[in-house]
Amino acid sequence: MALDRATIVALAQHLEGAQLDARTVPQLTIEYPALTTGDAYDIQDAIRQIKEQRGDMTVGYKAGLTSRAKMAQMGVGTPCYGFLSSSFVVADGEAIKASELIHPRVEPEIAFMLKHPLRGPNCHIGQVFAATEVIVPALEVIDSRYRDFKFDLASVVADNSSSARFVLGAQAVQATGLDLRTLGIVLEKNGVPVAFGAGAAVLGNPAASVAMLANMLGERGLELPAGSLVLTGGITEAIGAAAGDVLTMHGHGLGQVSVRFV
Ligand code: OOG
Ligand code: MG
Repeated sequence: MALDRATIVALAQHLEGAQLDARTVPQLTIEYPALTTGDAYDIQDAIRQIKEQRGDMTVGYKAGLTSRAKMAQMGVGTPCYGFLSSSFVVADGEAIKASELIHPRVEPEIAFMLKHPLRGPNCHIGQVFAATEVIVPALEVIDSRYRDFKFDLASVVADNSSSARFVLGAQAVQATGLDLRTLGIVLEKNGVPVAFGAGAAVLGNPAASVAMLANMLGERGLELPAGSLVLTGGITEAIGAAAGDVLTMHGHGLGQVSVRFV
């Protein structure tokens, strides 16, 4: 459809406002049925620019819908990406106010910290390993701004792929010598194990998710700069959380990471 610039900026303000106020809005494709994923990434870019102008720095990117469990849960079979802002950072074990979010869900993820930039096209996992400083266990807290957490691909992309908060564990490990495919994880909710998986759930290898992300960004003339954080996508389905809940991910050889909701 190729929306004009004024509409892109207005829709970016509309969706970012819903995020900041923790309010639901109707799916964008109800009002704009012909919205393309290109339009949606234009809206997402505009949200990123609005936040950056406000001093909320972009610290990295997240890939989403990279596992079958996530695709099946959301009914969307195409991976997407979003940006990560400094205001989304929550320290390990710190509390998140449930009132600041709409209907948060928690995802166990493997995060990469890059020491060198990555730029597509043709980025492959060898380059990802060469550019990676460390790997860190992560919990992503997603919070769709759409009613009932229901969306299609274009709508979720425009909504920055439901990005809301993320937590990194205290232990960073070298990727060298680790088999990320067989790296097992357990997600606990209030001490009860609720979801299980291994790195291979994410596109066969979480490093492939970083390469895919660099290639998707490259199509839009963007890159993963040195120092970027990359969340590679939920290994399991996302687990709902409310005030009083504590979620902890344990990763084999990666230690653990927790978040509390109050
Ligand atoms: C979209 C974001 C998905 C992931 O890790 O798969 C995502 C959503 O499910 O709301 O962050
Ligand atoms: Mg995620």
